[in-house]
Amino acid sequence: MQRRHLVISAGAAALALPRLAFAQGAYKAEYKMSTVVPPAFAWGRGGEIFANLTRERTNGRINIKQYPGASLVQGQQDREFSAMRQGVIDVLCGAPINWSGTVRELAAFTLPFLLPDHKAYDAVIGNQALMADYFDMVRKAGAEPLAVGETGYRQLSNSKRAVLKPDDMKGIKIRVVGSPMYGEIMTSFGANPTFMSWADAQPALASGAVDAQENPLEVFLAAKINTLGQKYVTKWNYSNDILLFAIAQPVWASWTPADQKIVREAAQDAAKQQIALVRKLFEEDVQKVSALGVQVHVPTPAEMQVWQVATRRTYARWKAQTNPGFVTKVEEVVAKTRKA
Ligand code: X2X
Repeated sequence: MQRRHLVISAGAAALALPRLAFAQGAYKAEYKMSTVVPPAFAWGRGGEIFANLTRERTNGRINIKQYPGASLVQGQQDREFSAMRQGVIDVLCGAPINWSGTVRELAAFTLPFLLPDHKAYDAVIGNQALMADYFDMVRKAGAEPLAVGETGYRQLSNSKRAVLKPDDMKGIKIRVVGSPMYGEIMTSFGANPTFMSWADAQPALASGAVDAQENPLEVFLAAKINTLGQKYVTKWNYSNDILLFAIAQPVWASWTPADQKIVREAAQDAAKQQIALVRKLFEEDVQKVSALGVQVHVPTPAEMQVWQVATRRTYARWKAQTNPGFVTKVEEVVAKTRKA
């Protein structure tokens, strides 16, 4: 019934306003959304909430289907953004760190210790001028940005020993993802980083091909990383990426302004719920991970200072290579939260 109604009104529009109908009439039966992880994880759940809200509020006109495991790009999450540009992916709900080979500057938020805590994180994503700049970068890259959630603070885990200082990472084989920046950080501690997708990471941990990984503890728990021999966790909050909700530009342009507004609001609502979920899980994570028999170390302020000093060179190099003007503005917003 719904569909017939749609066909008729599209036909009527085509008669009355052929050009407009051409630009905005061609809705697809399904819009493909890529997420790296499924809805059992807060990030994948954010995507699911967004798809559901959009479907409900457009009465099914915009049907977003979630493809977890980055399956639209055969699990190669670093290809998401270019696949979006090629029309393979319509909707992004992802971490820009995964796209840094395509659009490096979008990963600006992931610089080591740039956003030291949630107070800093909230000040940054709540700063309208800053986010307007960021959204312009996303538009220039080919997508319409809608909202920003949170993938979560990334923490170290390994099978070898408690990691309290950079030296403890010496010789540890660690799986990293997305950006060469993460690799460089690990190398600067004397660890041996290997780049691999999330799909490959779990077998590599299980077989002992790698000793370590870094991910939010929420991900550690949902993926049961403790069952893959990971016995030590360091909760050092070294990097936190946004979760970007965005639509491929040609798809965005094909929707009516009224539908665009609905979709934007649905993404904003989904992002809010997703952030609330991430925060709740963050509060509980040390307790939950410890309960599994994993040794969790929460660094002291003095230890945190040592980690920050150890990553300073990498920070400076990558700031220069991403978008230094933008990163400086982020630093200024964060600095204000330190005084308050
Ligand atoms: O692969 C990862 O480590 C994950 C799920 O955190 C990302 O996609 C960045």
